[in-house]
Amino acid sequence: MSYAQRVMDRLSVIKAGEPEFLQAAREVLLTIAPLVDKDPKYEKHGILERMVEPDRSINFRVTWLDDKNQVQVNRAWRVQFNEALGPYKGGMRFHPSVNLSVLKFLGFEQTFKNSLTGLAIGGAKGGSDFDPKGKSDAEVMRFCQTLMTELFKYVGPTMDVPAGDIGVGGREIGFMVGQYKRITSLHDGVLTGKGVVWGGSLARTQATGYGAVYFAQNMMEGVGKTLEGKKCVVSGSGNVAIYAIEKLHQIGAKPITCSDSKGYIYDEAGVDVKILKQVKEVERARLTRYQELRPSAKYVAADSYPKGRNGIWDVPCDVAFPAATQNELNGADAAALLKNGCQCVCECANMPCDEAAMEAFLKAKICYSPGKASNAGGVATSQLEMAQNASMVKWTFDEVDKKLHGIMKDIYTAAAETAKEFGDPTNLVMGANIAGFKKVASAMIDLGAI
Ligand code: NDP
Ligand code: 2IT
Repeated sequence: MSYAQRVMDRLSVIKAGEPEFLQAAREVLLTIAPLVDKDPKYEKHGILERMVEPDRSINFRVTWLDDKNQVQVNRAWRVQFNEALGPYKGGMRFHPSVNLSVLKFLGFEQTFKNSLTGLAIGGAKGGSDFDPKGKSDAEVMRFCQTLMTELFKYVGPTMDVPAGDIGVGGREIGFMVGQYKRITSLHDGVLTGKGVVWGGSLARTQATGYGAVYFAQNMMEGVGKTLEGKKCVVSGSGNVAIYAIEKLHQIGAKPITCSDSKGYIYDEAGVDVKILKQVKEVERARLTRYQELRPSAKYVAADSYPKGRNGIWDVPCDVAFPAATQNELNGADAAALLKNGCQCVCECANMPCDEAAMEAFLKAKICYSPGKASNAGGVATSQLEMAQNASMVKWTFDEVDKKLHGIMKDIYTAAAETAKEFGDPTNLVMGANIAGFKKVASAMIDLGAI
């Protein structure tokens, strides 16, 4: 039996209670088998056994007082997965669904994603089962301050550099950095995604969504097509979705949807980004509010979706951008997209397509990119923020955006060329996994048995 399969089989037994982590590990291990089974050095150095085990997972309690002075308790983690390429780097997620399995899948993915950026950053992820929805600013602040009172022991600009993810945006980063400074008096830029007047990088807010669109442009050009004029279905309505929609408008494509966990908006004339920002960034409201402000748009509630389906994927489109969360697009959703003639699926979220959906897209040989390649623009720009902080300089929006363009092109080229080298040119999942893995593995071999 192949080395990758043996490691995977053992992992499935010992981590049976971690379904999201097993899903992410299976995707990587089984697609890199053609490389690791050919060269005995990987098994000799125990690379796979080491790669599937985080360097450490820190788990702590966050006790905070709500506005009624009631004691509230949440669980929080930082999973430091792999530091072979550089300091741990990856976001913090605040969502009730957060648990160790989810953060391990994200930290594992992050390790290969960060490698693909070509920058010297290792992989990590953290977060809490805290739900910022419906909490006052003061409650969110108290929660973030208490979380950082524990987390500050484990982070640092050359050690571990957290950032945002689901439920963690500029407001939460501000409160966490504020508490970090209060405790340490250090102004070392320890988190990324900071406000632009206190150490943040221009274009970081836009970077994940913009970067994903740049990646999709590269994929389409690779098959002699363009995104211009294409009908695009985007899911989610958070940081990534908003800026993917904004960039799609700028390049002449037509984004016609957005969604949250309660339903989706179908806006035939094209999603109005100004209204979407007002609803989500300013009012922190639900998408029913978008429909109120834009009566020509249609709102479809999630409880009317067919059983076992995510209704947004029934909207006919040329290109799909899943930008909400893991496993939001399943095999039946993929079949609906393909039936309606979808030519390209660009993953913006982390692992938004489940295994059946991924297989369907690969089999149909449409343009399909794994999130670790197409959503890497966010973390890459975080590293650009680290570079600016370390050298005490500030780059213009255009300078950062230009670098982001180059990084996304390089990731596409690395994935596409590797896919070709391993005999399956349209399989960017395999191409990205092998290209990302190779660098981490080679660093681990150089650094010795640790
Ligand atoms: P936000 O919190 O800004 O937005 C998340 C969006 O996804 C919201 O519309 C939310 O709807 C929806 N969503 C979240 N959880 C669920 C769920 N269980 N079911 C249905 N919808 C859900 O997060 P981001 O935009 O930052 O992140 C979106 C995705 O992109 C995530 O997978 C994240 O890991 C990934 N990503 C983010 C990066 C970044 O820089 N921010 C970088 C790379 C990847 P609702 O409000 O109803 O919960
Ligand atoms: O999934 C991701 O890449 C992120 N949430 C961004 C991580 C970062 O460090 O900017």
